[in-house]
Amino acid sequence: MAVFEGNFTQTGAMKFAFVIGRFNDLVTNKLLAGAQDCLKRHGVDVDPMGNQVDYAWVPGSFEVPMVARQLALSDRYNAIICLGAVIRGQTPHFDYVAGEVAKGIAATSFQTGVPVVFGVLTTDSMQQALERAGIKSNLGWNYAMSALEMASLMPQVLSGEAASANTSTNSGIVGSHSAALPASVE
Ligand code: INI
Repeated sequence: MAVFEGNFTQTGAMKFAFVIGRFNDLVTNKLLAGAQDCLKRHGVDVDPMGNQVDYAWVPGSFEVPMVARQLALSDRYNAIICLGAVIRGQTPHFDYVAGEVAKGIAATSFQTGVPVVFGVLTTDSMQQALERAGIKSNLGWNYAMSALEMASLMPQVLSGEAASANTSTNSGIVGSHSAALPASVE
């Protein structure tokens, strides 16, 4: 059997798309910068004129899942990174927007099979959001790491072939994917 595990090293052929909410762009621009920094340091060309990363800006978090879904359906990307900032105000708007974007991103991932990273901050205040977007740490970096890991993991899960040599003795109990199983290592 095998251990499927993403790595962060073979990124040269990977393609990513960002979907970014303009609402609270003081925060989302910082998340984007953190995520780009992470991708760049793992060998990804983040230049929009290059051939590895595309960028789609939407009005607010509510619109993120719709565009993420279309991008995922295009089959052009190994992973999609959604960035937004939903900050609680005095109205119930927060709950509607936060709920819908979370559900929409999860549904997009399930329905398309493309990893869609939930990089939407939901906070009580702008201060909290800024703390998570660079003042204390930048969660944009973490979101990009998730994208790299999932982009590396999914082809292994789909093919049944682990990238690493983490194979153990084949139990003999195999399903319809037996042909893809690696030779057992005694
Ligand atoms: N969009 C956000 O991304 N964050 C918010 O905090 C927010 N609030 O609180 O209103 C927000 N609203 C806009 C929403 O995402 C849509 O763009 C808008 O309703 C138009 O559909």
